[in-house]
Amino acid sequence: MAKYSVFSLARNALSYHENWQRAWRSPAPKPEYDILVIGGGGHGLATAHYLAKEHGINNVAVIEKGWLGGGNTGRNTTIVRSNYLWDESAAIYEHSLKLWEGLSQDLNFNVMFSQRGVMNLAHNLHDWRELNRRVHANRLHGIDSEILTAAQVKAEAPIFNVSPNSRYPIMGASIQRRGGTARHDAVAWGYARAADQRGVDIIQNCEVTGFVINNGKIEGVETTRGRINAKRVGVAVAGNSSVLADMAGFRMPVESNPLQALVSDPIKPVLDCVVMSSAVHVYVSQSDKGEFVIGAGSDLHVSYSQRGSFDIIEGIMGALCELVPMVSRMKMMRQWGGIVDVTPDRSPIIGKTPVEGLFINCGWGTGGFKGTPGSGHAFAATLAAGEPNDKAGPFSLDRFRTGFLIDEAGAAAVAH
Ligand code: FAD
Ligand code: PYC
Repeated sequence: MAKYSVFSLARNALSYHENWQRAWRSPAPKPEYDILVIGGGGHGLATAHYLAKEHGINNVAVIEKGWLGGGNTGRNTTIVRSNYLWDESAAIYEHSLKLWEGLSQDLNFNVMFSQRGVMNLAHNLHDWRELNRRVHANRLHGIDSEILTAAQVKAEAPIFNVSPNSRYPIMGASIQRRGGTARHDAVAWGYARAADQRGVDIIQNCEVTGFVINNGKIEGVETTRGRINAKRVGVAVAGNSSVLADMAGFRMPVESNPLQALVSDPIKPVLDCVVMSSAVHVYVSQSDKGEFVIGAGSDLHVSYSQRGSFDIIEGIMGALCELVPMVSRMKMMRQWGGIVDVTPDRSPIIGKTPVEGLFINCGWGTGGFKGTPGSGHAFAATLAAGEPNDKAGPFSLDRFRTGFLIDEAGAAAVAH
């Protein structure tokens, strides 16, 4: 059997993979669907999967202007955790984490979810109090969360310099051991394949260029491949949310900023958990290949260019060399950026828009990879019922009018 696999792999390689089975179809768009989902990132694809699986609605298309996962889904640093402060956030992020825990089985696709633990460092009294408060809040919600002393940080992550004489002394940390990382592309591909198998049409290289709205109600979308009708449309386009909202004639309280990341040359395993420092603006994990996956806060200018400025990388590396001195001898291999959709309270927006039948899911900013399953699950329920479900309800667009904000700036962990 193994021999046959090696042979067939070689044969496929030489025949330019012509015998490989497609993971999903590539259909032409139909003139009309029950529900259209705009955006073939993790959130849009997860929405389509749960619409078909949980609600039996499979006359659905996902419309993607580029390729699946080509947005932030394929550009993020894959940190998954649920240690947010407020009840509403705990509900949706913990729901998401529970879905992560069964996701490979649900999709029959290995998303390489690795619960290696996520640590947040405290460098000063403010950090320490914020982390302690959040750990207590998490535990009240039944979410695993612990406090570590500096000595325990050293035991968990020996490459970190915990000397009180270092430039950024480490007072201690919080850790969520059920947190970790996953393979980002696999998440997009797994959801796409599962949705496709249930009849969802996944349409790539098809850009939505306008909305067809009559008497305040959605009737369909204009795309680069023609008009497609639907009485219900869900928008999940992350950094492009304001652009789509503008096409539909309303404004979003969202800023689009570049967020960068970089990876090092691969080295032997030296770090088996994720470590983040929001005060010093750096975080790091080690991939299964051995690369350090590194990032920090967002660039502060508004942009759609999927690139960032060099001063951010300089700051990231300066901080990391102080915290992990061995990094000064490593080489960085590549760097990239994604456009994150940041709301004033650093919480997502899931629900209705001023246009009847048009729904939006955005504002996940620097932290929506972890939310992918929970977001898709809640958005699917919202689209199916035409009303936000209990998880989505508190995250309405309307909260910026009523003032019921859900301030998660502390838990966002990445400065922006
Ligand atoms: P996307 O994956 O961006 O998908 C949106 C899709 O919409 C895109 O594919 C785009 O092409 C498409 N689209 C846009 N306009 C149109 C149009 N007009 N017509 C059709 N399609 C359109 N989150 C975490 O939880 N943990 C992390 O460690 C983490 N690290 C990050 C690091 C970086 C560098 C970045 C950039 C982000 C990070 N995030 C992280 C945030 C996370 O990546 C995002 O919140 C999440 O991936 C958003 O997923 P999405 O499906 O909503 O968006
Ligand atoms: O939300 O945990 C997070 C995160 C880490 C890096 C970027 N976002």
